[in-house]
Amino acid sequence: MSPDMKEFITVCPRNCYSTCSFRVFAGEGRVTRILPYEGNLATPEGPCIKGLTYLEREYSASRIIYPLKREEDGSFRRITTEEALETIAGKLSEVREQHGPHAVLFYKGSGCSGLSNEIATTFWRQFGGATTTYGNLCWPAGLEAVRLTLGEVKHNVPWDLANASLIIIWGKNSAETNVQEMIHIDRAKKNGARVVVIDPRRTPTADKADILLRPLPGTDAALALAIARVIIDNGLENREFIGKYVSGFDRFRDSLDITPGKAEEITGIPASVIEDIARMAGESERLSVIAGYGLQRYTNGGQTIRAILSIPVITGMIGRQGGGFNFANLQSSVFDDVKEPLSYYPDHEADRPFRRAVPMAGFGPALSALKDPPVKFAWIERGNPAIQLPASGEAVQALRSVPFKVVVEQFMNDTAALADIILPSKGIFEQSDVVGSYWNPYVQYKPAVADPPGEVMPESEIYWRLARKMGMATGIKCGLPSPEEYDGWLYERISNTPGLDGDELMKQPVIPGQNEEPAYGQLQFSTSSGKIELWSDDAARLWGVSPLPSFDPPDDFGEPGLPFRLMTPNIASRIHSQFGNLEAMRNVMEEPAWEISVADARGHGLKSGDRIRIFNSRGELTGRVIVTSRVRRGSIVFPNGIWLAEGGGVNTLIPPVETDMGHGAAFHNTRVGIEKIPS
Ligand SMILES: Nc1nc2c(c(=O)[nH]1)N[C@H]1C(S)=C(S)[C@@H](COP(=O)(O)OP(=O)(O)OC[C@H]3O[C@@H](n4cnc5c(=O)[nH]c(N)nc54)[C@H](O)[C@@H]3O)O[C@H]1N2
Ligand SMILES: Nc1nc2c(c(=O)[nH]1)N[C@H]1C(S)=C(S)[C@@H](COP(=O)(O)OP(=O)(O)OC[C@H]3O[C@@H](n4cnc5c(=O)[nH]c(N)nc54)[C@H](O)[C@@H]3O)O[C@H]1N2
Ligand SMILES: [Mo]
Repeated sequence: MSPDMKEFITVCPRNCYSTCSFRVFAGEGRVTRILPYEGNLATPEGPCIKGLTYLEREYSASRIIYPLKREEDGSFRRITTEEALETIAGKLSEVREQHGPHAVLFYKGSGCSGLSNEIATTFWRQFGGATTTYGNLCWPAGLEAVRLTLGEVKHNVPWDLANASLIIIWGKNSAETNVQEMIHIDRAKKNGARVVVIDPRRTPTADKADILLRPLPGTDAALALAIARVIIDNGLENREFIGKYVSGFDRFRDSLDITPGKAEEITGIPASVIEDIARMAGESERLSVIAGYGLQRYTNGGQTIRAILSIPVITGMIGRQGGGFNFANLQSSVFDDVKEPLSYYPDHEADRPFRRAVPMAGFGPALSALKDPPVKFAWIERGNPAIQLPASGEAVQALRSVPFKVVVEQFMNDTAALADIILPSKGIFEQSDVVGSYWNPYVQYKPAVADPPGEVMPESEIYWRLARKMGMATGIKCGLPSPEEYDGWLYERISNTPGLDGDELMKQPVIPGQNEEPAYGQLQFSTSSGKIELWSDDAARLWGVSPLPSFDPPDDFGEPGLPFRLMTPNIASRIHSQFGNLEAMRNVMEEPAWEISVADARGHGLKSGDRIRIFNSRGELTGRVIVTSRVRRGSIVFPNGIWLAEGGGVNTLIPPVETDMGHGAAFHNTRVGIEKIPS
């Protein structure tokens, strides 16, 4: 190592459970190496394959590093930063003057997490408000289900899984989407734990399981409620725990009308297997249930999570070492808005003067329908709505009809291509920030270790410069720090946060003082009743669902005739639409294709490599088929996040529909048909 090189501990800010710590070597403004950092007990083996490509991503020749302006013919031309910001500031003032601030759309995606993102919200508030989005594409049905039941959304530290005697991984593909979790699952297995995976697909996670159950998509609540019934019928519930801490148990027990036999009809899983799993769960000393996000992207997603959560509740596993319910752990999200999710609700009191909001799940149609004023200016950052939103075709159409669009992006993706002006976005090494996690307990500091290439500026600087041009007040006190003030702003925000020590945080990842381990260990629940709520009046009042967990068959949106359920999971080589454009990834990644079961392939006369047409009433796509025993009959699988030029666009087939609670997107309530394209 050259003497000018220094070593730093940093963190990956992608929207991913793991939020890995890693070490970088940097000097003279460049990062040269990435290595694991063992001090983070949740992610001791360092970043995944994507994290290891960060050097290419930072220095990629295809990275956008200068402002670009779209020409009449659709091509982009480099312009100066001054011209870009002058134009944008002029347009913003003009639109606000003529139509009011709500004629401006502020759309943010999940591309980069960190405290610095607060500055964006501050800017738009000070601008006078904006049209923005409510709901979230990712996980809100499950978040809301856990909140309604347990009061807060948290779980034990990931390494506590090693203490479990039974782990049920329910609709989560940790081996691809939370690679680091497998370290802890492997440890549990070495300690003698049994692992059950419940997923319609045979995933790489399922390969590690002792038992795999493959329910029909969207039917998990029936499975969970049948398991709960068998547990109770066999007297395996924890009466003492229920008596002290659970509200609504009797009514829950009396409502359980799904027998294992009936569950077999609904889910396709044999009744005897359901009984076995129920007994295993009921007899387990330390049961950890890990529920993923895939299975709550249905119109019954929230109720499904409530049903699954009833199992660790009635067996008394909440608040225990080696036990519990792992959906999300928000204990380190000390700054993020996910705890007080202003942005999730259309009408939050504190936000009313600030904004008008359109639903994330129904973004395209809602944006097109906006009047008084219609949107005249769109600002998009950290997101790729052109392909990640449901009904993405309508989203693109709606965005196209907005007269002026700014996209802050690193690469020329499908959303950037819609912009009138593209501002280059920062890379992960170029600005200091603080990052929480929704899985591990650490708050982490991300130091600035590399010089931004070209004329790249972090968003905080873009906003500060725009604010200056538009005569808005700036500075630390206004929450719009100049580049020189930024680190001071960050330090002040950290230091004013209870449970955090700024100096300590800059040295290594820290677990905030208020972290509770095991989660709910004090057996205090901030629900309306102060108990764990199997019966939830709030669920009924807020979302119009049954106050008890229930199985509601997933809706098919008028297309019950189409034979395939479309599943669009996440894959190891990407975070949604990111990373697939990098050379290193292309070398290891197979070209995306449509996976179907052996039985369905036979039925349609298809073999791997054949080309098919995939269609429903929303539109059609074409692509290559892969025949695999990993997919269940009746399902077709294509990853989300594939760019249009690579054969993506799967969200054009997906309806703009919300989940039953939390304003999530019910991506998986989609049916399609297929047809062989003659070669
Ligand atoms: N490598 C990688 N990691 C990621 C991401 C990524 O894109 N790539 N994205 C990150 C983000 S933002 C998220 S939200 C998480 C998501 O990560 P996960 O929580 O793992 O979610 P998904 O991949 O959407 O779905 C998980 C599994 O649910 C299954 N599933 C779908 N429908 C059903 C059902 O009805 N019942 C059951 N039992 N299972 C079902 C799918 O087959 C899939 O294997 O991953 C994060 N980590
Ligand atoms: N069909 C289907 N669609 C889905 C899903 C699914 O399961 N099925 N999953 C949904 C889920 S869970 C999620 S979370 C969403 C994710 O969808 P998005 O939130 O749109 O996330 P990404 O696709 O990761 O795109 C993030 C973009 O941010 C850019 N970026 C990265 N860092 C920065 C930065 O510092 N500043 C700026 N300005 N930009 C940056 C990246 O280059 C990338 O283009 O997709 C959803 N869409
Ligand atoms: Mo997500």
